[in-house]
Amino acid sequence: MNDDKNLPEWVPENADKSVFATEVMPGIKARHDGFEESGFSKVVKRRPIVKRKSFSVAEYKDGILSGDKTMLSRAITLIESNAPRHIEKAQELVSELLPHSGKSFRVGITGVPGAGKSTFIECLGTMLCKEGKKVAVLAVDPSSTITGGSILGDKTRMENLSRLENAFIRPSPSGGALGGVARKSRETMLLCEAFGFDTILIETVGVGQSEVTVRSMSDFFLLVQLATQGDDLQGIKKGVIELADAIAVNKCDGNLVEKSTLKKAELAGVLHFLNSPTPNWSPFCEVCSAHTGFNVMEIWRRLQEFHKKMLETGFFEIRRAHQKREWLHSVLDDEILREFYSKPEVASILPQIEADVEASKMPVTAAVRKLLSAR
Ligand SMILES: Nc1nc2c(ncn2[C@@H]2O[C@H](COP(=O)(O)OP(=O)(O)OP(=O)(O)O)[C@@H](O)[C@H]2O)c(=O)[nH]1
Ligand SMILES: [Mg+2]
Repeated sequence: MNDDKNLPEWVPENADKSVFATEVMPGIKARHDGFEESGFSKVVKRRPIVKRKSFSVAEYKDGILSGDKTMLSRAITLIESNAPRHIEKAQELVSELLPHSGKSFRVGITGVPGAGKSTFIECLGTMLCKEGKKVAVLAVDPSSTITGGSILGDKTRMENLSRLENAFIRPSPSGGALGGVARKSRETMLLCEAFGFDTILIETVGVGQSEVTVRSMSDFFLLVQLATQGDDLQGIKKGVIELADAIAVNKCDGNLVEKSTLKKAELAGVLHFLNSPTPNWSPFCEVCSAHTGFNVMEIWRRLQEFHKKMLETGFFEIRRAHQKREWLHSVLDDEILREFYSKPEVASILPQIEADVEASKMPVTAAVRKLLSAR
């Protein structure tokens, strides 16, 4: 019997104990509420896993069409899932609800972080709900997987708006690449329309291509600007201004009133020289304060004017049709790529072909031909 407490019992008494690298330390006795001293350092009490009831496509559809918000949330979760069996079910649901969708006014809202987009949406959304409108707020944030969701994240939960019966707020899905987020947001938008929301406000942060994506799913595109920063600092690319149907210079309150008014004049001048993204519409610039509500409703009236005019001229439907066609091509492109790269014939020869191209042993065109013929 080995009486050295730091060595296991199987170590012979006459062994050279200095050669043993491993010492067995006595366990730390920890005390946990409700548990006896166990000798183990931690006792984990697991909650029983409650399996959520899964609904049929018909149940989701009926729930959404009858105005059941919980069902809408559950259906959106289904759409956001990446599991193949969920994707299939979600597609079935989207097809079922497609004839009930499309009847809202979709407004995309972009601007640099901190411009006040969420505050503006909360202010406008609350005012619209008071007018009897039904408002859904969505977000498209390709960075949300990295940052944990900056838009509609912890910072701004739109608490006042979220409490209203006529409002529905859904943070950005975590889709990884923008393509995934865009698909999920588009389908979420269709579900919200089928539910009966007549106004969809889509917030996006002005990074990468996200504003182009949101422009391509909106009827009206609003850029929220600030008076306090120069255009270079704001990172507002000229391209984004060109996408906008209007600019709101926000935070026109306190000591920023004068600066905001100057900014408005400056931006109105810029808009004058740019092409409008919408025929028969001259983009405008206005000041507002999402904090005080100053001018927010006035800006909305102009959006309504736009909506009415576009319906009258027929451009509303033309743009929607064009957007759907664009959407088809973008999904098709993604799918073709995904399918191509997942082919075992391609995956097995790709590394060697890449190496050959890197080492200039094979020209790129020949490499591409070889890969395409391997399918
Ligand atoms: N003074 C003033 N502050 C405002 C106004 N609108 C927003 N803010 C403040 O500006 C900060 C940022 O507002 P958000 O609404 O979160 O800005 P955002 O553009 O949604 O920001 P991200 O979601 O991070 O891109 C918050 O502290 C708001 O309280 C305004 O009209 N006036
Ligand atoms: Mg925000």
